[in-house]
Amino acid sequence: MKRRTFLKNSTSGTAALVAAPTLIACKEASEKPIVGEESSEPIRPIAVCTWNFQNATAKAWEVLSSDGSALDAVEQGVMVEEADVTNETVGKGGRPDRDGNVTLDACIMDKDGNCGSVVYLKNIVHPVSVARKVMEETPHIILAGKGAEQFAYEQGFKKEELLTESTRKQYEEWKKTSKYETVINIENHDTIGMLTIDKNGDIAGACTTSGMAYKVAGRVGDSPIIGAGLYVDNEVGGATATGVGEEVIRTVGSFLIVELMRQGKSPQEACEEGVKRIMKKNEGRKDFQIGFLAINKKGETGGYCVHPGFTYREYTENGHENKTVQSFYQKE
Ligand code: SD4
Repeated sequence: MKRRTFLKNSTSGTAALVAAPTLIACKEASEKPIVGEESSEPIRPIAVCTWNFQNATAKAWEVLSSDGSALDAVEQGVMVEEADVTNETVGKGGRPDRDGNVTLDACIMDKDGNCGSVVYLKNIVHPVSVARKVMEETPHIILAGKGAEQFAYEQGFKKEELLTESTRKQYEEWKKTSKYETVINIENHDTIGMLTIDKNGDIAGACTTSGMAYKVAGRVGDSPIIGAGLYVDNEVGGATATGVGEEVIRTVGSFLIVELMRQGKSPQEACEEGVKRIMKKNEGRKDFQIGFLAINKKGETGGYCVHPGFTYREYTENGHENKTVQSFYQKE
């Protein structure tokens, strides 16, 4: 019953808990943000991810509902997007850097604070799984570039072309008009960050991306940086980021969100505070998007973004739920 109350509060007004994956539960801009402070029973298992990746949360749920661990769920969940060539900012089919190379960034973190990361990885479809191998098979946390790729082959990953016909054509078009400049595109928002809690109440997170389209060769964003694109503390909760990575790194964004929750803020309040800190330093800028997604130990979730259409997807025992969080930042 408590759980129902939470869900009702979370999606009040025009929103509805929906079974059909194509329906979106929208929050009105005027409504109170999603805060589940009333729930006393923890919500678990649960999977949440940035944007509307229903297949990813469904996969994570499949793992969680068969008593799988949060770590397995989060890895297998984001792998769905890495393999999806129609998602042009994650994994295979991701847009290349300005030299035409697809380079991937990803990280993963478990309940014990173990973490692994790969940056500037080429030719491998599932960077998150390589990141997990870094975490489990090496004494290190981050492997980069050629070394990361070599390590992946040693671990049995196959070499694969990541540029698709579609992204190659787009790249050729971009070269004609680009003046070789990186696109800071506010619509470039398909990075997946996912947070899961399993039936034991343990939390894990993962984040994976091809980064900013047509970035300078060698550029690495926030997504594979522990504390920036992702952070998990099993005592408190987890957070992940989407948007312009440089701004998230500057504020150590995901770590900040988790620390704010530790101090007593709800996931929603923490995400809002994180975005506001970034915006304070970027007054007047309209050309970028920053979003945070967070979950606390009780399974309460929140999200906030400098983008009116920010969505995150949640999967609980009741099935799919989409939340379009129109808590768009406005200067106070
Ligand atoms: C990056 N944060 O590389 C990523 C991009 C992103 O939604 O999240 N896009 O900066």
